[in-house]
Amino acid sequence: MAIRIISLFCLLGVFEARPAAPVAFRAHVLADDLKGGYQVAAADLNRDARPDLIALSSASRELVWFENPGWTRHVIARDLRGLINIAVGDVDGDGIPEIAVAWEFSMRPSQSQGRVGLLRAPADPRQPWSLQEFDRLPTSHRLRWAAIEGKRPGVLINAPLAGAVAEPPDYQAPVPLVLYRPGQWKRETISEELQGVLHGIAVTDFDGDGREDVLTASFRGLDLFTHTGAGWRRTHLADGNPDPWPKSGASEVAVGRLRNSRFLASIEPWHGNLVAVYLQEAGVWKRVVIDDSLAEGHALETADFDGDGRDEIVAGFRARGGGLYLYRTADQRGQRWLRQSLDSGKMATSSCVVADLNRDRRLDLACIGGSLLMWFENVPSAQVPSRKRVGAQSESQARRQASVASGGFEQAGQ
Ligand SMILES: [Ca+2]
Ligand SMILES: [Ca+2]
Ligand SMILES: [Ca+2]
Ligand SMILES: [Ca+2]
Repeated sequence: MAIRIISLFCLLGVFEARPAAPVAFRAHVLADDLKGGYQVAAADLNRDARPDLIALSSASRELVWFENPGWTRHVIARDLRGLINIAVGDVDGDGIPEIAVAWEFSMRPSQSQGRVGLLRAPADPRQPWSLQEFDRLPTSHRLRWAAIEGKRPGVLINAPLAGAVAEPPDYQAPVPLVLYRPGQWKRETISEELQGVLHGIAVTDFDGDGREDVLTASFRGLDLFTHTGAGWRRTHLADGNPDPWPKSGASEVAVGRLRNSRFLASIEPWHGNLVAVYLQEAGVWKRVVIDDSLAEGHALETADFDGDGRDEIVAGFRARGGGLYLYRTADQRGQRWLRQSLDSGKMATSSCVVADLNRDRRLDLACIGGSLLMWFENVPSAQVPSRKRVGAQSESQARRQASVASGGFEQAGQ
């Protein structure tokens, strides 16, 4: 009997081990002249069924989009100072997305007007769009659409970075979380329960009732906001990094799925060095730190790039030259993860978005940071990745091309 049990465990061990086939990406540079590349979003802006990329750069006054597949650059709006965030959604249902935008951002609430508005496309979306401003809320920082009643795009969530009276470095003040209903564009408060810096939000149908919920990453950790008939209900999910304020809590949050379970992923603390995964055990979200090597972690996404029914994690960081990592589960439960560098050319990664950009049914990745906008083409792993350049290639790009990662795996640190 003892022998039979041992054999069974060996067998389980074999099934649990995953083949060491990295996800292979071919890197393409779409722009290398951005100023403070901060956020990239994907949406089909010209109704040709190809997802286009919208690039927001915090040190530029222009919001631009890149038209798939030739990646020609078009200006959406000019003269927007302190651009910080966009959210793309088809508000009027005509098949052309509108873009909510936040600008006049500053890390100091007393110096941030936090203007929020909606950009509408003209008949030809390659021409400049019109802007309707509808709110000013200091440090408006994260915009996302949320179908809180099931219908898209739903309401616009605005998460300011900090309260209007907060002062760095502690930002000790309540920070509001608000929403706007399209058409009315009147600010409604979801909650003022969070404190300190509220850096990241994620919108997802967390409780599976067909209506989207809002997850927040702040100095208080990870929280869930659910819209109910009686208003908004906050559920505290996890404390995040245990260090004292202002190194407490979390900076980014994402939800991923394994075959029979799900996990939370976070970057901790604010602009932090940690990638943490939370796995639900007996109703509690148990924290597993899977990497401690980031420098100013800022980008976080989850997606099933290799189609095995389990989400991978993408995390990017901005400091020390930057970097971009992909993590795959090494076991069924998400306790152990393997790390793969996607860009050894050191992209100062600020944000990424997942979309099938070349429509081959394999999810691709686009990332922005510093001067760069890049997309990473998910290719069958038998193909050797190389970096393709759209347009002229600078000397620095050529050097970077020589050092681009081909996708070797390493064990993620603790
Ligand atoms: Ca398109
Ligand atoms: Ca529209
Ligand atoms: Ca997968
Ligand atoms: Ca693809």
